Amino acid sequence: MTSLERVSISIEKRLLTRLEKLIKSSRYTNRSEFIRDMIRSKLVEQDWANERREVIGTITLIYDHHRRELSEKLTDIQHDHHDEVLASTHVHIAHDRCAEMIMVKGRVDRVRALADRLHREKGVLHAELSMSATGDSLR
Ligand code: NI
Repeated sequence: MTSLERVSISIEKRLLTRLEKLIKSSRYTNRSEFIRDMIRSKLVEQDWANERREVIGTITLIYDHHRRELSEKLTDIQHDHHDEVLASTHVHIAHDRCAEMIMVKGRVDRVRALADRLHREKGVLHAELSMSATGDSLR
């Protein structure tokens, strides 16, 4: 286990009150843990700001099941990006709607290009790229 350092910070009273509320509403029991996670989130954001950085994430698609050949098109696009696609799961969420969760890993620019291409297809109702990091920057 890595050793912990104690630090003290100066912060305006109003901002501290807001931080305490934020911690409480996020159901953290420990202020330090909240701040550590906040820093990690910032580090992940920084990874995603660098186009050449290797990242990991998930693309969630919600789309129209009745749109002709859309499912095949979405699969074709994933085949074009086989280097970035790790796995995908299809869920039939309603009579006329499908969801697909695609796990991706690769360079930021390529992962974003894949997500944008999937999103642009007619019949895709929602596409969300959820961004995480491979962990190298979080230690
Ligand atoms: Ni389906």
